[in-house]
Amino acid sequence: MKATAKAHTNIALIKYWGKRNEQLILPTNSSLSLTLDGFYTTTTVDFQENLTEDMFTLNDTPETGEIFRRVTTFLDLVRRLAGKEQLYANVKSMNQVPTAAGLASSASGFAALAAASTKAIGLELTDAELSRLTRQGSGSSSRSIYGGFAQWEMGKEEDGSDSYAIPIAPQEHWDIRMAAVVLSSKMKKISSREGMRRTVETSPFYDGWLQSIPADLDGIKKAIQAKDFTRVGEIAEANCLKMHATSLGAKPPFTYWLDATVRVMHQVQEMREQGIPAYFTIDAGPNVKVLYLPEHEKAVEKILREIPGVTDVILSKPGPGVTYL
Ligand code: 2P0
Repeated sequence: MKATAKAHTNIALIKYWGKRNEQLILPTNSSLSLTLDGFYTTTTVDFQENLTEDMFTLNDTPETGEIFRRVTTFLDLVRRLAGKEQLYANVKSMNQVPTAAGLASSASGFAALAAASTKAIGLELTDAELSRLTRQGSGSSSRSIYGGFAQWEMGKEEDGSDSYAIPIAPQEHWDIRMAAVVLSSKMKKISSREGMRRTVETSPFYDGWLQSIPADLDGIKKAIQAKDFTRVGEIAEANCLKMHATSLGAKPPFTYWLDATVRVMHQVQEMREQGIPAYFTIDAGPNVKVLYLPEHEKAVEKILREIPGVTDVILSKPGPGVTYL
């Protein structure tokens, strides 16, 4: 009972920022992302009758701590769904996500785990069912089931039955590019889980964030269909700034930005003044992702690499959804 699946990471253009149910991982707002070609996880799940517990290796290293606990907790969901509660697995994952790049490997990691484990145990799930399941491992992984652009619908039900991602436009729809700008950082990281929890509970700006989401989602979906790069970039950049603004209002306040983060933001805005259309987005960390079009790739990469504090620039195209190997 063995299967292998590959899933790519995604970067949100309209961010997921806050949970209404921490255990089921139900968000307070819908989000929308671009799946990336360059970064993925390949996972093999082998359920074996003779095992008495799960085993997990990540990049050939056996894991026993918090990562292992999250994997087995997720496999418990899969076992329950299949009615095979006593069946344990040997899980092997390889991450093609540079750990320092600030690209969450939990999105590709859980999407690959969900796909491989359900196939191996004999479940036949639709994409929506797979998305709903993997959401309970890590929220952002719900969007990695699909290639191209995907929207995670927050849903309204308390049991999470209507909280899953749907495809918005496939990988082939539009050759838009994203550069991951890697910065040197020694800052203690506030996890996205802790950051969003503190913000939801204490930030007076949080309601403003929530109120602005429907218009951002509606606008960006129309712009994606129309391939209106300027509009997509404007909405994504502003949405990211609103998300980060909520953290400044939290108690105690915090920011993920470093001095180099702000330098990159200014440089991107400067590029626009020079006639190179480029826009940034930033997740729960200091690194910046820059959206641009293929014809400006050389110029964008050169400018980004010259910014003091930038240690690497990794370029990516839109990526595919989950595949089985
Ligand atoms: C996103 N982030 O939409 C947002 C933007 C961070 C900032 O999804 O707690 O690792 O496992 O559901 O999916 C990071 O969150 O969090 C994230 P959990 P996840 O991409």
